[in-house]
Amino acid sequence: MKSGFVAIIGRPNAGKSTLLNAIIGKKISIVSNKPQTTRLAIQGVYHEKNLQIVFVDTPGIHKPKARLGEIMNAQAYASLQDIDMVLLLVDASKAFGSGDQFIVNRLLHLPKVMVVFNKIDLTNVTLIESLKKAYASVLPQASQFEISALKKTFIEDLILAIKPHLKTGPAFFPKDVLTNFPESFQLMEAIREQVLHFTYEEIPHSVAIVIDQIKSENNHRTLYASIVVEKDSQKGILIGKNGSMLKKIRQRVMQQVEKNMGLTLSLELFIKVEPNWRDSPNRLKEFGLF
Ligand SMILES: Nc1nc2c(ncn2[C@@H]2O[C@H](COP(=O)(O)OP(=O)(O)O)[C@@H](O)[C@H]2O)c(=O)[nH]1
Ligand SMILES: [Mg+2]
Repeated sequence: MKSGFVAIIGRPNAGKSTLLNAIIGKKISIVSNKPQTTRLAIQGVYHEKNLQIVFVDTPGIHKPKARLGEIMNAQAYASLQDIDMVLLLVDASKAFGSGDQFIVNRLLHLPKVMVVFNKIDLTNVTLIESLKKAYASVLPQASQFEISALKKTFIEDLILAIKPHLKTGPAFFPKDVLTNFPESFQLMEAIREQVLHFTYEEIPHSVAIVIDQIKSENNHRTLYASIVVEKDSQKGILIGKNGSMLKKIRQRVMQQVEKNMGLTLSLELFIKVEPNWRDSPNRLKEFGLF
């Protein structure tokens, strides 16, 4: 049996969570077009006969603005320890810049790095060729690969390319386990994903979800959850005219949870204002962000 840990590292929005979900074949990590969606290192377990790969989806590495941002970067770097391989996911529709160099500098001393150019459905050959050259010169030890995580192009080939880098080892998780996070975390993230889906600018970064109460009955969950924001104005936006926004969020969460987790929900959502929670160690701890 071969097994190992593979970290997926890259800038915000490169498509790391989309790739994890494509590999595992199930929605494990939430995805949005807003940067810094993923806050904690989320593991997805890929199973095959005589092969187990634990993929670690990391928060995008970025210049932190609040304590939460620092925690997110620390999570990303911590996931680089004790791993067998790093996939550096690069948005191949964007030219190489200083933000890319910032990450490259942290990977220079790691033995097994693969640069994975993502979004090939969105980019052109000229841009990919210039990116390949740029990465060959800054990370000469790294191999290179091209995929589209969204269209699931070359995902199986990517697994094949990773295999030779893994050692003989034990299975880390039982066969039916696909992620390290419990169901309550996935429900929390499902709510946050829909808040991100419907909001803009500072709201996505200002939101935390708290599960106040949860009751399980077969495939049904009764869920009371709070959406925590930092300002009254944000609360107003999330409620919407006559509660229309909150209603939309609630409906889509129920729909998505049924689709992705096979659970029906009775869902009550509340909105709370907590100024500056992103800089409060106590609140971060309370919200499960350490
Ligand atoms: N066109 C295209 N879009 C992608 C691809 N992979 C991810 N995206 C989009 O890029 C955005 C960021 O994706 P996400 O997985 O959240 O990025 P992360 O921040 O690196 O985890 C989302 O809107 C995705 O749908 C891809 O291969 N092609
Ligand atoms: Mg992500």
